[in-house]
Amino acid sequence: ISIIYYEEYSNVDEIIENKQEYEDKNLILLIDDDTALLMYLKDELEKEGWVVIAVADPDRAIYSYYDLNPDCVVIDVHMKDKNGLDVLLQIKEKMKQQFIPTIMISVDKSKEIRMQSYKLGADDFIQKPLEMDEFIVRINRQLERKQAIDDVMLIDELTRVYNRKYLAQTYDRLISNLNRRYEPFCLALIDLDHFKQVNDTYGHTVGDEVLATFADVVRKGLRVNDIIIRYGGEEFIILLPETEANEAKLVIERILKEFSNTVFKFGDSEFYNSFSAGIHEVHPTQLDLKENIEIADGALYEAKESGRNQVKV
Ligand code: GH3
Ligand code: MG
Ligand code: MG
Ligand code: MG
Repeated sequence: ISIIYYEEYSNVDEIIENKQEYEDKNLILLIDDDTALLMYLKDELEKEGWVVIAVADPDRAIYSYYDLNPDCVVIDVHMKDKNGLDVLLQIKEKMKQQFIPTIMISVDKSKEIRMQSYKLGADDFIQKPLEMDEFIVRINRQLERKQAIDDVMLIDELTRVYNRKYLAQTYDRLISNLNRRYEPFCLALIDLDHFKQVNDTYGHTVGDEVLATFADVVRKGLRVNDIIIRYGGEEFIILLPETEANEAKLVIERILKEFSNTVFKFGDSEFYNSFSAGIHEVHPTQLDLKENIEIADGALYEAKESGRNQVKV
C-alpha cells in the first residue's frame, strides 16, 4: 500500500510559477478527495491538451484560486473534510464579476444535491462514475461558453474591434515574446482626421458609421496576427507582431490609402475622411506600455502637424 500525500501529485506551485507557459491553454482545476480518481482524470483530461491542476485539498485550491486563474473548476460534492457545495460557494465568491464555469461531480443520485448545486451557481452537475467521453464533451461545452463570454466583454460594440481591456493582456504577451525570442513588434496609434467636423456637419450617427467603416477597412487590410483595439473615441491602436517599423509603415499606409478613398454618402452629398498615424517599434530596453504609447503619440502629432492623412515613424 502506498500512501499518496497531496504534495506528490498536486502541481499547484509549479503551475503558478510557470504560468506564462500555459497562458494559451485551458486550465482545469479539479478538486476531489479521491486521489486515485484524481490522477486518472488528470491523465485523461491532459490528453485533450488542457492543463489540469488536480488538488485533493480543497482549501489549497481556494487559497490559490487567484494565482491559478482557471478556465473551468470541477468539484466533488462529497469530500472527507469538506462539503463540495461549500467549496463551490467559496470559489464563487472569489470569482466576483468574472465568469468561470463550475461543474459538480458526485456519486449522489438525489435530486436534492443537484438542485442545491444549481442554486448555488454550478453550471453543470455530472453523476459518478464518470463516462470519460461525456465528461470531456461537457467540460468542452463550458470552455466554449466561457470563451464566448470573454470575447463579448473584450469587444467594442460599435466597431466590433477589441476594446481597451484587451490591450494590456495582448501587450503583455507580445512583451514576453520580445523578451524570450526577440520578436520585434510595432505599436501604431491612429487618430481620425477632423472627426469633430464630421460630427458637426453630418451628425453623430454618421460619425458612428464612419468609425464602423474605418474598423472594417482596417480589419480587411491587416494581416492575420495583427490586432486592432479601440483606444478611445476616434483613436485606435494596432499591434503588429513580428514586424519592424518600416514594414508596419507600409501596412498602415496601405490601409490609409484604402480608407481615404472610401466614399461616405449623406443625402445628396458625399464626403471622404482620412486618418493620421504614429508608429513605434517596441524595444527591449523600453517596455512600459504607457511610455510606448506616448512615443507613438509623438509620431502621430508629427503626422497631424505635417498636414494629416499620413503615417510617421
Ligand atoms: P484632429 O484631426 O486634430 O484629430 O481633429 P479631430 O476633430 O478629429 O479631433 P478631436 O479629438 O478634437 O475630435 C474628436 C471627436 O471625435 C470629438 C468627439 O465628439 C468625436 N467622437 C469620439 N467618440 C465618438 C463616437 O463614438 N462617435 C462619434 N460619432 N463621434 C465620436
Ligand atoms: Mg469524494
Ligand atoms: Mg482624437
Ligand atoms: Mg481626431
